[in-house]
Amino acid sequence: MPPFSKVLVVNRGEIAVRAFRTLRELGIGTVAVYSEADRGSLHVSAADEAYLIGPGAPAESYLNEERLLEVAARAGAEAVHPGYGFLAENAGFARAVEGAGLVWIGPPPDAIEVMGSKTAARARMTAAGVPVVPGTTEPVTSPDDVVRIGEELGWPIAIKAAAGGGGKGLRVVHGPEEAERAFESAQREGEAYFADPTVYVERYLEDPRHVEVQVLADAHGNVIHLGERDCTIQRRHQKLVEETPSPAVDDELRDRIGGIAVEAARAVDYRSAGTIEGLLSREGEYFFLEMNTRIQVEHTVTEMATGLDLVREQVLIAAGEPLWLRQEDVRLTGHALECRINAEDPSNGFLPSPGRITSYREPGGPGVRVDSGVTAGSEIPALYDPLVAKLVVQGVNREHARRRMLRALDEFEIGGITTLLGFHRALLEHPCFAEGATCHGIVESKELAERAKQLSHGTTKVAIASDGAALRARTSTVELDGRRYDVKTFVPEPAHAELARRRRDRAAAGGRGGAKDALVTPMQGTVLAVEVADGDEVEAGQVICIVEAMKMENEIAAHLAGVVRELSVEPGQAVNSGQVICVVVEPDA
Ligand code: MV4
Repeated sequence: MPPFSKVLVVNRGEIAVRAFRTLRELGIGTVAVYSEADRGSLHVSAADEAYLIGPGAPAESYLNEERLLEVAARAGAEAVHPGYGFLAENAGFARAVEGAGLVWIGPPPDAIEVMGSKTAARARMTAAGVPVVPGTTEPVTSPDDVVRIGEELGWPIAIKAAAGGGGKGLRVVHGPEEAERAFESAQREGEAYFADPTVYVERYLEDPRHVEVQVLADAHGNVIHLGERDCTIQRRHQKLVEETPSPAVDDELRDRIGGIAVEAARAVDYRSAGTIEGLLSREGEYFFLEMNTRIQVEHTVTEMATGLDLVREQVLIAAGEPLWLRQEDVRLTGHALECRINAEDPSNGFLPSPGRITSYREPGGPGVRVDSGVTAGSEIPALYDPLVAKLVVQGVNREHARRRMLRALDEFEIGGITTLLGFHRALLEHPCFAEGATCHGIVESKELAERAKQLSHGTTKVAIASDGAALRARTSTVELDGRRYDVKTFVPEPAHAELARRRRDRAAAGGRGGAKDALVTPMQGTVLAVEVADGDEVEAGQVICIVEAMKMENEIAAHLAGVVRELSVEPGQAVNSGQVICVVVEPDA
């Protein structure tokens, strides 16, 4: 007998598709929801039934709680799976699901709530004897407080948003003189993201590893851990590569941090799959950071290494079944690696690169798994997160997995949009990654972005001939004397294409015909703060203003040293991509 007759998945994209696969295996009927922008999406056709949720902005459709519960009732679903993101860590929604007589395939709402406040979580963990990064469990309310705590803990310190998580609002403060600006900036980001400006302070650890532990807890008091994932490779707190085991964790350390994670889960009466995120210092100390009370994007590396299906475990736990395996039954085999293939352009500051996928072919072969929600012809909307696919491999050891990943990245073909395929090739070939180092600073480096561009296949569409005219490369296959050759020919670019390209290049160079002294915002958003006044002398790299776009704070810095003139933005103002903020001129011009 299946544990449920029918389950509604209130999410989209790859995680919805992935959840439907497990539900099918369990003999459970599947229900999808979709926004108007997602009518043609893969997750819609992957379910037995699908319901339109809307009208309304596409990004908000999946958050329309009332409408989602209506769909559950109309479809006759018995349980709701939230995937990740959207409503997965919303205690109010979890309660509403249970209040409607449905089963919530997730943790108890009270556990979601406690872990949702970073300060409450730190207090609860401290009480339970779980090590947390030294710092405050009470909110910090003034720059003076920050200075006082900095003197106590020793500099540098980290200011973080209390409602936050995932590093949002994180500001590093190296000394008293930086306290005020960092405090205000962290508050602003907390407010922008979570409508809560509360912040707290921790000791700042230099060059740590992000090591998290997967746990499973049932409704009968059994809690086990499935080893760790190392997610140290991040950019602006977005994870890019995840692996298990961590290059920095041996069997003894795994037992220790696994034990810490189990204690942390017990301290909030956890149930379902969850993740204890922590920092591993260079000295080998492990500190609790936060708990993610949902299935995570990177759960797949743990699945590869353990052979388990974590969504299956979530469903069985929600149905009230006791865990079928004990801690000593968990076996980690070889090494698993995951690369997030995002629609982003590494040579353009990882700016989202939405658009239509014109061609698509996934890699295969031994030890390769692809989780994705797209196919050829799919539109990657600008409104949702940029994850196109997760490429996961397993090998007998880390080096085998690394080479297997490079092979699979080469097989992966995604045409029509810019993705991180080339970036991952460049990163995995880099000695820092091969050595299992933290690669801090390398991930963001210009060197890697340039290498990524060289290694992204099929993007060099235009070559420049010696007379300056643009040429287009066209690859054809020919057979010569019974051997196959790929031959590149170069043909002149048509006039209309050349005009369009020149326009694009001009826009990229600065919007106003490429005027070198104009500072423009590279993204559409809202100005949060302006840090300079007209007539101020600035250094190259000095922050001019902060633009919030898609809930991220972006510092717009002076591109050269000089005096600020024609400053045309103020806090609260909406700006368009390419809009001029000010000009920077030579000091006595
Ligand atoms: C820190 C830290 C140093 N000290 N907290 C938090 C969320 C995660 N996305 C990054 N976070 C960090 N929190 C203290 N007290 C450094 C980071 C950090 C980081 C940690 C591990 C691996 C990569 C990182 C990249 C940026 C920041």
